[in-house]
Amino acid sequence: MSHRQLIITLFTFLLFSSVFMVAAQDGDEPLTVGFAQVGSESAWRIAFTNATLEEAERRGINLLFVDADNSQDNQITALRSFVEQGVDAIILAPIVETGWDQVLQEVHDAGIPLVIVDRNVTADPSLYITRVASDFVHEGRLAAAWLAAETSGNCNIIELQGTAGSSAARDRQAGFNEVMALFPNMHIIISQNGEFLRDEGRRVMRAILQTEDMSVICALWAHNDDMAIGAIEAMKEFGIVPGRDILTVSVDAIPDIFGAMLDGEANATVELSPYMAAPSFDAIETYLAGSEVPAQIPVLGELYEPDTAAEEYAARTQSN
Ligand code: GYE
Repeated sequence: MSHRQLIITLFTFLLFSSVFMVAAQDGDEPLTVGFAQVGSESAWRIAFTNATLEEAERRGINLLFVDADNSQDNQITALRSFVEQGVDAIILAPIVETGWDQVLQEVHDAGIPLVIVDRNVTADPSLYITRVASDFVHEGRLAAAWLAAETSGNCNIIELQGTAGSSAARDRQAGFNEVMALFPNMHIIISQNGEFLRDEGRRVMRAILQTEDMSVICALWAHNDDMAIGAIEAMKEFGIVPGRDILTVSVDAIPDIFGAMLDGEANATVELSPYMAAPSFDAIETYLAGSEVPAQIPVLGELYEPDTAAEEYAARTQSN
């Protein structure tokens, strides 16, 4: 081999090996994903967080997790921190719908793909690649339809609302009211905010029980199970038998609501799956691979009653 051929061969080898190393590094580099979570306000939220951490670990994703302690300001700070760190993608579980336009524009301008998960935002949908969520309106409709069937359309209801300004509270209420309007003898006679919190559900229900005539109340409709559990505890303090004197219907399908069903103290729950991480990570990986991602990725749930509470409780306490 001539001196010239040797140099060309050596140069070609070095070129390909450097390209290969870059490719290998790109291929092996774990994704870094920032996740701005609402907080840990309910058992469902904690289950959702745990499932997301487990899914990230299973996939070898480097997840930068921020629990915003129910503060939008903390979530916005977290998003800006993720941008500064140059993460590969961001997942946002927005606490409320409004107030995101500026920071989502910053994320978009940084070229970082964003997934909205669970509750919705009013910001321009072009600022995020998809939203992974259940249908909150449908959950409200299911709850009202069950109650109408259970009471033959005759029921005075106490409603415990979720976080004001959240799409979950607004849409669950809208869905419930849409069905209730079909039944002239179904009325929500008291509606108060329990912030999706168990302690607030208990506190608000105690106050209602102290001032209102409960003999006319037929059911409690709570936007999540945690508030229903708190209200159930308050009912028992006042000698009311929850699940019998006052029926309960709520949303999330957390283990404790099935435990209450087994005690005869709760009657129905609509499931909200905590497993939203896999479709979120799939969407990010699909997008980064240069493929199309659907604008909405639905997560479905169904209504559960006491007849399946034993197996649901066992299944959900084992998996968490
Ligand atoms: O029902 C509740 C949590 O955003 C739909 O938030 C979610 C709700 C869920 O606090 O437990």
